[in-house]
Amino acid sequence: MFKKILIANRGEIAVRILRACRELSVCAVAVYSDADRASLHVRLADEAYPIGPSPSRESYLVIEKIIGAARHAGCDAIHPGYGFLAENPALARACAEAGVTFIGPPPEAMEKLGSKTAARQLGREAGVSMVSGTLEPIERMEDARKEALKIGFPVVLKAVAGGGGKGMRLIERESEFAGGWRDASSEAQNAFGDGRLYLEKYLLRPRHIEIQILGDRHGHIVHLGERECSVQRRYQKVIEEAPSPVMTPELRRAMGDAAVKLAKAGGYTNAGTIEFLVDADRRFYFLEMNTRLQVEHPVTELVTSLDIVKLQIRIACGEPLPFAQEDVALRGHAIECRIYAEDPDNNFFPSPGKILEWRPPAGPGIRLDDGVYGGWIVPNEYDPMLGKLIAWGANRAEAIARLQRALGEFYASGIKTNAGLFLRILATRDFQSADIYTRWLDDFLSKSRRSKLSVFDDTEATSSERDAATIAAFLWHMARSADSSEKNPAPVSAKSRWKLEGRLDQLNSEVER
Ligand code: MV4
Repeated sequence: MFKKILIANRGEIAVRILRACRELSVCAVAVYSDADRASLHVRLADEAYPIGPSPSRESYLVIEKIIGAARHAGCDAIHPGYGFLAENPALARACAEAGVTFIGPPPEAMEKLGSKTAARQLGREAGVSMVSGTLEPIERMEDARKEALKIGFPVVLKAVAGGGGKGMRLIERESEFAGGWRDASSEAQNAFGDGRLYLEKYLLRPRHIEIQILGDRHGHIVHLGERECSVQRRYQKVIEEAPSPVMTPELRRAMGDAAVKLAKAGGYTNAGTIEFLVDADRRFYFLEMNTRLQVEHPVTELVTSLDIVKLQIRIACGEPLPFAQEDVALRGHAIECRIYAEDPDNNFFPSPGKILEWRPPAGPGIRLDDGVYGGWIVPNEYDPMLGKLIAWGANRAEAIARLQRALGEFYASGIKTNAGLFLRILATRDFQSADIYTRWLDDFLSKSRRSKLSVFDDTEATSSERDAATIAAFLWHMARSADSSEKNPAPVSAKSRWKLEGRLDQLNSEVER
């Protein structure tokens, strides 16, 4: 086993990896930018090294600094987490040169799958079903237009270097083609330094289902079932669950086989995810492969009882997978909410600042993977995800009920969070009956914006409306409990007490400021 692992990341995922290191008795080394000096991953690490200024371009994204810190600390491996350098083959190559093990796939596999058209060619070779479209980048707009007429509208233009919806344009009719081509190409150029595009038939209302795979360095690849990530906002996942409510054992076997074939064709090892779109007739289409540990890996961990991060480390160390495909059994249901510091009153704009109080939920079936603490200042330089709240239940209904219960216990003050949004989503009939698709949340949010909700709704009222309502409720409660003529004063729930106290603390501190 490794002696020392450098974690080239921050936030909740750095803490998650650190926990795996501890359980394996491996020394965990953190790196941190100026903005992260007091961050949780630094406090929990066995050693921590500064890597420069707050902007990630000058710290977490600088390969030489990461390798330099690993050398200085005497690390024998680097775990990249997700984001930052996780899918950059140059880090994997630099690790090899420095004699440090990269905990991830070989750089050649990352390169092959980083280009979306190369990944589609691999999909073709592996015999995996894909939406119709081009397998090569398209050089000239005229060729693309001809191809679109052949396939039939609607079509979607996507960036060859893309992912995450950047450089992607839906084209519903021929007249939109030139404008869409220009927009997609310049967006791709700006985001990736590569403006090349390819074309696909556009599927209406698909579900987004992905397969987790693990491959060791002895030629064994297994899949760990699927996650469904159809609740997204502007291509950002918001809720993920496992298993998918529309999955059948036959479909799981077919999608799992396709994912394993694709990973084998790509010479893949370590943890990876193959994304598919699934249509209303349960036909599935390979979309792209993510060559990293994903944010939503915990839902798979909870339904498989496996520790994916520890397995990643063992695989990188050269150990064979300790189980075969037949041994992978799914049990129960898990749902994850991504908790962000963002302002639901202001179009979910990031809401960095000092966390005055952080009261995490706990109890049966609840897991919280977070990277924060009360008194810590959420920096504005990075993605404002604070952590993930994950519930496990014997079935989907129990997982939903536990998540609702935990969200009710959860309380944070000082910053705004999107926690109220999850209570609204989980309460919908669509979510409860799993009648969702990739654009469901965008549709839901534009519907609820049109029908303005009551002052007392957590997310739709403005903060001054909420303050007024809170003060009124508190005064009413004080007056009522002081009234000795009332024999049985109504109890106030723990949840509203948290909220009242927290809100008053926050008002006090605002007044002090
Ligand atoms: C699609 C699609 C429909 N048809 N491709 C969006 C992000 C990028 N990774 C791929 N995306 C999509 N590609 C075809 N041919 C619909 C989407 C899509 C989507 C995919 C996954 C999750 C959420 C989404 C939201 C809107 C559109």
